[in-house]
Amino acid sequence: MSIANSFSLAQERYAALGVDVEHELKTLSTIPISLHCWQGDDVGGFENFGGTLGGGLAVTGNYPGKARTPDELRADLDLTLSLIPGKHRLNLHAFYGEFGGKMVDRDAIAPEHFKSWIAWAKKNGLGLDFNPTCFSHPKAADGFTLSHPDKSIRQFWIEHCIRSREIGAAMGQALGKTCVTNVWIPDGYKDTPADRVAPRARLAESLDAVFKKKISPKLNLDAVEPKLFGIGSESYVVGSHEFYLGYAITRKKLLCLDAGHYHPTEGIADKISSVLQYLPEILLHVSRGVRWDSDHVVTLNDDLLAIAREVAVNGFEPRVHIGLDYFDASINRVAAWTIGTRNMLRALLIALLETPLIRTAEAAGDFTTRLALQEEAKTLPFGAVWDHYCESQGVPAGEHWLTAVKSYEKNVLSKRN
Ligand code: RNT
Ligand code: ZN
Repeated sequence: MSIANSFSLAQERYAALGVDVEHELKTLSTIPISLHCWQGDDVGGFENFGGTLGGGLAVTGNYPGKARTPDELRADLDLTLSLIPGKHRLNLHAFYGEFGGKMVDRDAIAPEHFKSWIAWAKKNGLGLDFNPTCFSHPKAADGFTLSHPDKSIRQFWIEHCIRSREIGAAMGQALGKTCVTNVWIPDGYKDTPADRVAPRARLAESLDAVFKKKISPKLNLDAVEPKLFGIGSESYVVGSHEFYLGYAITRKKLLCLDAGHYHPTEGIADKISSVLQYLPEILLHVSRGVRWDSDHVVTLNDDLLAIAREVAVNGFEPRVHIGLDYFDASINRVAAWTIGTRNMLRALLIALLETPLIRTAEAAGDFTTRLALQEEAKTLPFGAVWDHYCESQGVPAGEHWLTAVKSYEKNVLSKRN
């Protein structure tokens, strides 16, 4: 059966449940996903002083073909974006600047180092997001940055973060699309600290210095990203959930909820409606932890659906910035991006198509019907709607995107070493 025929049957089925498929597809087409540049090169970056990945971030796998230059990374992204329906964003880390062979340290980065990225984004109608890179650097080698006991090291990272916000604002200005600049730092202890207070007091003070300058929220929004534990910070993380929740509420910052940053059975979906009672906007790092914060490629699982439901069904799209954060070097990296982003969109679609009758039943106190409809919803024909959506947006439906990735691997990626 053709995609058009399957779609029209699906549309009828949904109409019977009170769902206007075309309307929901229109909504889906307005939700941008921020693709993380770091999936393309295993969180490597393009600095010229040969840092190795630090801060407890670990990428496993050695699949051939990773991007070695900004041009290669952009080419890989061009292909990825051609396989994903809708208009999206790219999330850059500071160490992906283009430094022209010079050694530009983190406290010296400026918008000019990102001009090719900005030009590329403009050409493709994309928005950009940004992150200071507070890891993979000699001054972060002992695991502390903004909360470091040494004032001069703190000052170095403060300067880096100040410059990152300015770069974010320059991106927002150049593209006419607000940039979200997200601060994540690795600071923490492998073993039990004697003093949990002082590092947190120093972090709060450093962050206040970073955010001192007012920047128009039209150009740049600041986010802060908590975490409960990490490799090398198993016993104490300075920027914990409570720390940043309090910070975000009192300083009017976005809180970034990363799906891999909580205890293994603790999802972020249920946090969304809680924190949005107090914060106008938040950022998500959609990820998939497997046993730990392992940053596996996002799959279409219950956790992802739960996140998508919270965003889409509540109409929170304007308040929740959706970014991806995972890095897998054991499979084709373009495929990793494509699979994860298509899954995020597909989860949003399923959530948008979910029958409003479930909520009606709940409101009427009829929990039998709620459960019955929730289970029936699992086999509604959203696949036919997804294929139609892909086709209507000019990208491959079903598994056909894989053909393009395989031929790119053969013709381009396999020639990199
Ligand atoms: C680390 C955080 C952070 C990073 C990226 C590379 O635990 O999730 O967001 O993954 O900044
Ligand atoms: Zn993250």
